[in-house]
Amino acid sequence: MADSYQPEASETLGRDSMTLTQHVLRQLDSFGPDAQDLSAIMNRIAFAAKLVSRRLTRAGLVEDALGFTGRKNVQGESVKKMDMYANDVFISVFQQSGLVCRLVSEEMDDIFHLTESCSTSRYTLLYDPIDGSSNVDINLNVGSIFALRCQQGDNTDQSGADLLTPGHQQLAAGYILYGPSTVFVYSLGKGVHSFTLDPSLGEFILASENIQIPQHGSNYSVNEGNFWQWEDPFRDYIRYMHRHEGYSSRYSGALVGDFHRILMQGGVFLYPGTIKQPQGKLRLLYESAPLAFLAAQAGGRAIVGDRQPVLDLQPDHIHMRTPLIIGSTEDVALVESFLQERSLEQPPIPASSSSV
Ligand code: P6P
Repeated sequence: MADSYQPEASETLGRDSMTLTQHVLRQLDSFGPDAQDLSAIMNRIAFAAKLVSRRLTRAGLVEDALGFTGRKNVQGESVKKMDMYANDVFISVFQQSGLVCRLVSEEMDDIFHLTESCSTSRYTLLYDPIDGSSNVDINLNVGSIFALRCQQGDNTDQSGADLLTPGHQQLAAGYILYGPSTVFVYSLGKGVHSFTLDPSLGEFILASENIQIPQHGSNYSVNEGNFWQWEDPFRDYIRYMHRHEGYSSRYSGALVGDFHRILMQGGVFLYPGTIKQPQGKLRLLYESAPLAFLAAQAGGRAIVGDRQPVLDLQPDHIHMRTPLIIGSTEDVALVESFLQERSLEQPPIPASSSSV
């Protein structure tokens, strides 16, 4: 009998054929129904990403793709047409899929039930469809952020109370960065992995596995325009940055882009509480917690304040905001040291005093 065919071991072919779907199954080391469901969910998120990426790359040419809708979301923020398009894309790719029962989005006040799927799925997808939408009309990078949770208890409970649990309950998290290339980064709790969209194939191809955040990086990323609104420890930290060699300020106005830089090069991103938003601006369930999950998987840290890990925080509602300090262990620790000095020396300054 002729020898059985042995495919030539090609690294390039191996990489190019390692699609996101296959990678998820390899991560789970299973072809069982649960693994197939998670693989299919990731594949649907990737399809949503392709649709959003296509819209963004043609936004300037497509009638009515840019600008504002005239609506405000639950956060009181003006909603851009791209926000709504991307939000609806995520709904449409999961409708009639049987994969996800509930959607939680920055753009929707309440939990959105895909009722046709709730008899077969216990998964909830929480997402920020377009993060950094102020960048959309000026062709700068934006992103989508997502987290996946499994419903606890009776799935006829419409209250969503089971979602108000710490970020450790997340099953998976990730983001898509729409930049010069479209990059999909995810973790199932087994390391952080990135894929790059090959438009000629229409597939996300494996780029990096088991990404680790350097323990230190030179970048610090913060909107210094809020300096007058911060409590002293953050002002003291920024003064330290200004007076010591070896630091660079990088801030894009889109959390996903700023976090991706830190994931790859190290450093720290921070969005402290301000006078106007004492609880911070970023949303816990679909911005801070997913990125904190990734940071932890990549050997980094994410805190909301002095020794308060993001992943330990108990949400009190689905759109809860928190301060965020996230990135390299050494750089987060440096910020924390200013917070600890503060907590040791004196009571917090009343927010009314804004002298610089
Ligand atoms: P500011 C975008 O609206 C966002 O939620 C994050 O992507 C970004 O890091 C932050 O807000 C920017 O906020 O106040 O600096 O414009």
